Amino acid sequence: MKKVLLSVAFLAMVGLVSCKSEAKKETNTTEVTQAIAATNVSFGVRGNCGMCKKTIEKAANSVAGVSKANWDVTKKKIDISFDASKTNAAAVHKAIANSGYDTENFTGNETAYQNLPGCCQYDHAMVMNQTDAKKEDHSGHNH
Ligand SMILES: [Cu+2]
Repeated sequence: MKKVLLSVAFLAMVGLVSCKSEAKKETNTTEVTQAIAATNVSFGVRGNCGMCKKTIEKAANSVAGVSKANWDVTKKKIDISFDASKTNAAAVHKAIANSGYDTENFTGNETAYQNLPGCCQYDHAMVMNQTDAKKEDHSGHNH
């Protein structure tokens, strides 16, 4: 009787272990697939406020293949993720420029710019790709 119980327990354990390792394999495969599919790019985009953020991100997300867009109001920079088999960074630059905003590579559409709310009509001389100006980090240089 004891032997039977032991072997049942053993079988149950083997079952659990194999289920676990299979589940783990599946998770790993998914992660790898996502890493290959998504291309991450960051570039400078001029803008002033939260309303600009909405317009810029909406423009970026309107490009088919873009899965993520996050514009940083302090850094004047956007982080995008997209499927490289469907689109490219230049297409996102253009979509943002068409909505009236300057990117590193394209000047914002002037008509769209004029139609932006007054508070969003950013300075065309604004520095893009700023590092966090509020943070006083002197670790990268000596003084
Ligand atoms: Cu704005």
